[in-house]
Amino acid sequence: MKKRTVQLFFIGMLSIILLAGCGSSANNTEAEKPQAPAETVAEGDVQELVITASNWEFDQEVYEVKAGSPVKVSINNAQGYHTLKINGIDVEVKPNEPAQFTAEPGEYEIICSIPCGAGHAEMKSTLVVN
Ligand SMILES: [Cu+2]
Repeated sequence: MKKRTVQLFFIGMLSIILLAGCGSSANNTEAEKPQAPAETVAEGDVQELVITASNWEFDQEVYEVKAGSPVKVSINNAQGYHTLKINGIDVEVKPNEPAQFTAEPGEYEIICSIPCGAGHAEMKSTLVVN
């Protein structure tokens, strides 16, 4: 009878430990849940940067994106054939071949990266990352 009491005691203690363990891990999971998706959304929030090119300019003198989160950049040729590079950022973009980058704050020069005619050298815009 006494042995059985001891057994029950241990089973009881074990249950408490296991339940406590499960309880705390469940609490941790719940505590993390509200934060995790928010962070994921913020980090996974890809910014779309669409640059339209023509002979011989990009559609904006200045483009702005946020630092620290990915930017998907694509080029759309309204006239002629142009590709682009962003000096200081290792990225080259061709029509139907968007590229993705994450940049530090700063100002970067956007240039046409393929000889496209008389005004090629004038195809310059600025990307502001802040
Ligand atoms: Cu060009």
